[in-house]
Amino acid sequence: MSEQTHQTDYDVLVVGAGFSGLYAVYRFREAGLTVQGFERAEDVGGVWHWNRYPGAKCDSESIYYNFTFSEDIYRKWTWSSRFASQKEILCYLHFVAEELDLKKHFQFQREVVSAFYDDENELWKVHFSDDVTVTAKYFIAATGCLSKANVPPISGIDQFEGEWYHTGDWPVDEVDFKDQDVAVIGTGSSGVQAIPVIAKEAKSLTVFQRTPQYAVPANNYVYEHDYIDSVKKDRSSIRELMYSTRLGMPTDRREVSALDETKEQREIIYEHAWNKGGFVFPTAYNDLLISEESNATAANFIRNKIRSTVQNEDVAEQLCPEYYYAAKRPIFDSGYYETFNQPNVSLVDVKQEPIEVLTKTGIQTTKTLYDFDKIVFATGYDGITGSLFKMNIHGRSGQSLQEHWQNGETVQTYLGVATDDFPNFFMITGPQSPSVLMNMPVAIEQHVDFITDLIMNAREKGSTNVEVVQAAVSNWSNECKTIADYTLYVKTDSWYTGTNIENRTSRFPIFVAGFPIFKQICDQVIQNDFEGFVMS
Ligand code: N01
Repeated sequence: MSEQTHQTDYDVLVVGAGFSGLYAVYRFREAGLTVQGFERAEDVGGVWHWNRYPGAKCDSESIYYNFTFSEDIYRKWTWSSRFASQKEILCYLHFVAEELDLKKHFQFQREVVSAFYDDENELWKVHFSDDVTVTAKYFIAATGCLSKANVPPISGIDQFEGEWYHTGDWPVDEVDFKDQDVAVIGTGSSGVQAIPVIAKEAKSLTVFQRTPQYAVPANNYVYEHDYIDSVKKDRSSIRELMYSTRLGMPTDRREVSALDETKEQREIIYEHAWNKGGFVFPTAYNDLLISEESNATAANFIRNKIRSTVQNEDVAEQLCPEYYYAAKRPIFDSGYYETFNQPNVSLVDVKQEPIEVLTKTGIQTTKTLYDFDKIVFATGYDGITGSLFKMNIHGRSGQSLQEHWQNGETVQTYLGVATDDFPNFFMITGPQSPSVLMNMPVAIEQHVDFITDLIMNAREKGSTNVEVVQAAVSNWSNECKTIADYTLYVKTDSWYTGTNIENRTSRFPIFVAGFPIFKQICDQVIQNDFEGFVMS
């Protein structure tokens, strides 16, 4: 038993039972710490537990969208197709939890309502919705970057007498759209995946679009047995490849500027990438997110594809986006634009015709009252900081994280792992790490390994408190901003910048220089005896 349990209930308290919570609990347990996980849902899965909406799939390739730390686990699991469905990924996470015997370390249906750092006793007091308080030395947010669903503040939601759902908070029981008049609000990754599937079933589907989106085919296919067998035998090279590529998975990124090739050459490249599907398209050239001119070549190509796919010219024009391609999260579809050729599908542009209110029977815009049986909010998340703020975490000075970061407008961390004034509080894939710009399981493994090493290093030195120094936080934050300012990300409204949330000023709390550089920096920090951290 740990020497610290006389002071606290546990050494480590982990919130979340998705990819990051599972791996964190595993690593802390293996390191000999007492660890307890808490999860709001009734079982493991994290976002893959909640995102059960029709058509939900991953768009990282399956053989890379998994843990690679264990040869045994990598070999035992068999993916069915290039892009796995939500159901399959959830099964995978249950499989991992059972293989590693992790479920016994979690308490489910336990939601954190607040957490306070007790400076005098140097411990965290974490309060749950059932009025129970748990103490721990280290408090770990494994809460994911996209866990706080954003239901826009449209008045009248309570009046609506039909049923409404959010894609990120989908019920466990199947939702039946057969013979129903359905609305989908929102056309991000979730909406674009759900719309073609719902359209097949519903009597009518009306899509409420605020910003048209660039969607590139996913091109999913079933894996062949021989391929999967060879991949399983090669776990260590797959892992090496994932750890050495910018996105944490190979994408065939071409190290060529779009402007260094002729229009004809670009057409061939884009057509090839379009047919290959997935992340091959946004990585077709290396400057699509830096040069406005290069970006326009990709954007034009996709707009032409939309125009040649959607039969009604007015609808096609309404579906054509104008923002910088891939500066919002790239979207991969399976028949999204084709769906608008179906007679039961219509499009409402909410910039032309804003939604005013939900009524008893449906949606009232400035022009029309539309009646619906079911409304699907595919309106995304309060990303990156939402799930952290929701826990109402208070640091040494008593200030909440939300106040500390001015409601998310001045997010400041060191390596996305920690922030000043919050000792022994660590975030997995937190703000200002590469997180959402890469393949998450790789980012998670690296971040959890880093945090485990940090804690164990401190304990070896006899220190129980690990805190990041303010200078390290401000230097890292400045560095992240300087790099991001070179890109088109900061010139585009998105959930990356937080501007999808009403009244939030733009920020960009992500490290954009890619995973290998980030890992190299973290490794250097470790080599330099965890410089930037104070162990007391
Ligand atoms: O959310 P989003 P998402 N009235 O924020 C619109 C991951 N993910 O759940 O663009 C009307 O992208 C909003 O409009 P606008 C992935 O990282 C992965 O789809 O803000 N519309 C937008 O169209 C992804 O990026 C996978 O103008 C409103 C939509 O709702 C992230 O999750 C699958 C509105 C929200 O799009 C989030 O995707 C699914 C309002 N008041 C998700 N408010 C895969 O792996 C918002 N919108 C494939």
